[in-house]
Amino acid sequence: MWARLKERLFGGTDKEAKPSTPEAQDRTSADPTPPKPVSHRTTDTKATIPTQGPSSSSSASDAAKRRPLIPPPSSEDTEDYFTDGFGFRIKEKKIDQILEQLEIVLLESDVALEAVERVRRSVRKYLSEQKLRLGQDPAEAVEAALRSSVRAVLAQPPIDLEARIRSSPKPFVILFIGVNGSGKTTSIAKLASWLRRKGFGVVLAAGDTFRAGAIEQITVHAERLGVKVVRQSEGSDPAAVAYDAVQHAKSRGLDVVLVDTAGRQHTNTNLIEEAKKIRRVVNPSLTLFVGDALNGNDMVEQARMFHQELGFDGTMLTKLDTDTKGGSALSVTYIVHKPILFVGVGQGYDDLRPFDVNWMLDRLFSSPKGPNE
Ligand SMILES: Nc1nc2c(ncn2[C@@H]2O[C@H](COP(=O)(O)OP(=O)(O)OP(=O)(O)O)[C@@H](O)[C@H]2O)c(=O)[nH]1
Ligand SMILES: [Mg+2]
Repeated sequence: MWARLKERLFGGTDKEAKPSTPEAQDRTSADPTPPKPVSHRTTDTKATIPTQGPSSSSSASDAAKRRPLIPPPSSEDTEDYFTDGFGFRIKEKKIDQILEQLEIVLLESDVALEAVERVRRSVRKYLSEQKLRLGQDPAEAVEAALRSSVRAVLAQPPIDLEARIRSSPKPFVILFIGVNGSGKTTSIAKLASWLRRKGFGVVLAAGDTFRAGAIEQITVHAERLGVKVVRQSEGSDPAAVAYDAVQHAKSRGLDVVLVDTAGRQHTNTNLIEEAKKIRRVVNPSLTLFVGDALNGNDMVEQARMFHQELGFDGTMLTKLDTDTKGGSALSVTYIVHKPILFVGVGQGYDDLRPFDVNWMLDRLFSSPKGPNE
């Protein structure tokens, strides 16, 4: 994300770096006209986001092609900066141009519109208050503004699961919800493995009694991990399965019950009612929404709907190993205002990371360009 924005604003370090749009190429000449605004009211961002334009004619020099949108401050007042004698501030018109480019990059990175607006507002505030020294690279200021804004969005009050379990009455019951294929069952297996490594006794509840093969799937995980799974036959009441698992945990003094559920859409009233019934019966200590980061904005919408219909305490994002854009983490946190507890980064039992804002920031800021960039 940052690599793309930096290239758009300041030109690449690469000799071949060129402004990416015909409009941007025009801006590298003497004409300081700002680019046409990009409509963000469309859902089809690709239709409005300028794509790589033709390279400019050989008449423009390489140096001119690489001229950044805003160069470092080099003299008193310029078209880019004004000074109060103690430092330089970027002029509003330039900030607008930076924000236009920022918006394009965020939308291309699958950041939902509301989160884009939030980041824009905070970057504008930061940049208009920020002073630069003579000759200072303005990219530093823009990166700092963006980092601080993204950090603020991601920094929901965290849930320290280990501490929460240790300080709660036994058993600690975690209910997993989400759409089909988002990674609930796999995440339960990964979390069981993580909890075992922390020394907790764990039991799984095979609460997906709906999908053929689901009980078998979680049973195979349980056997491999060496943990107990409480199960009934396909089609049985998942609330009863969850209840049995809690009773099992109580009788054996186990610490944690992980309750699997069938994948569902928020529009599937029967399955939503079923999830509500599980909640009434076992009163979970924590409900987690499992979202597939690869689904980008669709996942964010699903999270919003699940939050309206069922409510949850936090999220687990899966398939971050394949999500090259990473914007969905930012969006889902902003939209539901719930912390991400864990991220899935592969299909192995160890491919689970407790969420860390700095890790996510580094990912967003240093990730190599995605496949379509
Ligand atoms: N690459 C990758 N794949 C994952 C990750 N998490 C889950 N998967 C894969 O995603 C697929 C679906 O995972 P499941 O755990 O079965 O998903 P589910 O939400 O339980 O699906 P339903 O039971 O149908 O609702 C499987 O092939 C998993 O191996 C992850 O972090 N990275
Ligand atoms: Mg499942």
